[in-house]
Amino acid sequence: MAGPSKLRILLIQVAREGPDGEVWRPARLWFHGLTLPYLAALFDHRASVRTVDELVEPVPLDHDCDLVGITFMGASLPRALRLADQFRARGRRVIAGGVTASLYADEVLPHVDSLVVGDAEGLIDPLLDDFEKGTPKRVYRHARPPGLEATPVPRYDQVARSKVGPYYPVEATRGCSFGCGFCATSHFHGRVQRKKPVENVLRDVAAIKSEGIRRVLFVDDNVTLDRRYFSELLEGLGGLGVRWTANATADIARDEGLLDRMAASGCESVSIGFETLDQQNLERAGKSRVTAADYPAAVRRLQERGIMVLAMFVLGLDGDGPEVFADVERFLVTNRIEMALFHVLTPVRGTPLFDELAREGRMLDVDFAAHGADRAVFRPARMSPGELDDGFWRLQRRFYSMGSILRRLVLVRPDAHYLRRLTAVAANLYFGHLARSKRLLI
Ligand code: B12
Repeated sequence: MAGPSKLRILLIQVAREGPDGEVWRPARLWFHGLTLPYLAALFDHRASVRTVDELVEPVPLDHDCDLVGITFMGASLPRALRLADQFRARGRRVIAGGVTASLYADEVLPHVDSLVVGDAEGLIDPLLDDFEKGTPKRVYRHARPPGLEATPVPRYDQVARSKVGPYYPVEATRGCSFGCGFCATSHFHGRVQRKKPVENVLRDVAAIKSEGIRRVLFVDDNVTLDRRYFSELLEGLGGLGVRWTANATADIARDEGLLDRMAASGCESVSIGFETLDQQNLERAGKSRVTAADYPAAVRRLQERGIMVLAMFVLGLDGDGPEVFADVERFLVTNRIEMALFHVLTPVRGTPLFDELAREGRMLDVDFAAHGADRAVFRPARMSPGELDDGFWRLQRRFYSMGSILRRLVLVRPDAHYLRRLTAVAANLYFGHLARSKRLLI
């Protein structure tokens, strides 16, 4: 006899709308997150799941299903709530979850049947039981964040392979103990880092390899934080023959032995949250564990080992005046940094930064869709919001200009890694094209 038919769930990662109300889709989503393939695996034993990342395909509003799950990041929130309304108008039940939905629960709850606040591990069964009984709760949440000892293998087969870049996402740890005042996840996860057993992480990397993919992106806030755990992971990765990239902090470069092991295990680049060149900015933001004066040496040590650097900067911290844009550009060009991502400081609810700026009456009354880190949504201390916006775009254009690309990547003394660095030229040219049309990658 056939068993009861499985619940049909549509899981959607919502994209951000531009000012014209249109969703802009990149030709390829270079980095894609773990949220959808991982949620698919969490729901898998009870439901048949279809996932849709709106950054690569349109949302099928009329898809026949029993339940719609939505997840979204930052400025995608208003669009996500509109989509939730549209699904409910079609008689679908809608649940939401994720970091942004959790932080903005008051705004989200009126638009959904249920909200999962925080981690979903261990909450899927009670949630589906309640939905099947017709008595869903408004909110599902753990009293304390659950352990990550028994996580399922993400459903990598669900990734829209032809539309994403060469890296597949994997997660080893969740949370970060740094507690930087502007960072959402650090506070959201309670400034502790939970870890998956190394063998489970290697199991997930092996699953990626079995899809024929050999490049791995760690989505962790900072996978390098616990050096003993990280070293164990490096040892295992070395045996798998993949190339990988991850977020890191500049202080890893103090340990040259660690850098050697990273390079040997297949690390081809790291995204470093430099944030600012001003030590006082770092201190005020609570990131005093790193020293801005050490940045050039950190970059050099990574590059000597063939590890490329993607530098991340936040613009508009209280110490930043109109000179910040030229200072950052000089640092990046002088140190021949391969790629950079700039963010206009964007206060997120639940962070100390948000509380401080709200208390000081410095938040601007702009639509939440503008909270995309490409526009000032607060009054900076040492320049006007307009100066911050203009400086941000000018820096994008100058960093990705032909002259800068030549100086950083091409007209450099060739070393053993010269050819590999040249591979960054194509991405730089593409970013330059986006910057000139005042567009970001996503
Ligand atoms: C990879 C990533 C990306 C990728 C991929 C996005 C994609 N569409 O695939 C890229 C680089 C493209 C990206 C873009 C952006 N991102 Co992003 N991104 C991440 C990152 C690093 C990892 C996400 C991930 O895979 N996590 C691992 C999974 C397993 O964890 P999770 O998503 O939290 O899911 C768990 C729970 O939250 C829950 N859950 C999540 N969703 C749902 C939904 C349902 C229905 C249920 C039941 C449960 C549930 O279940 C999971 C298991 O417990 C996070 C940081 C982080 N540490 O999470 C930032 C992060 C989510 N991003 C953020 C932001 C702001 C953005 C942007 C808006 C940036 C911008 N320019 O404004 C854009 C928006 C893009 C878009 N509209 O989709 C912020 C959000 C904070 C906020 N402001 O609210 C974060 C937290 C980074 C940060 N520290 O500030 N991002």
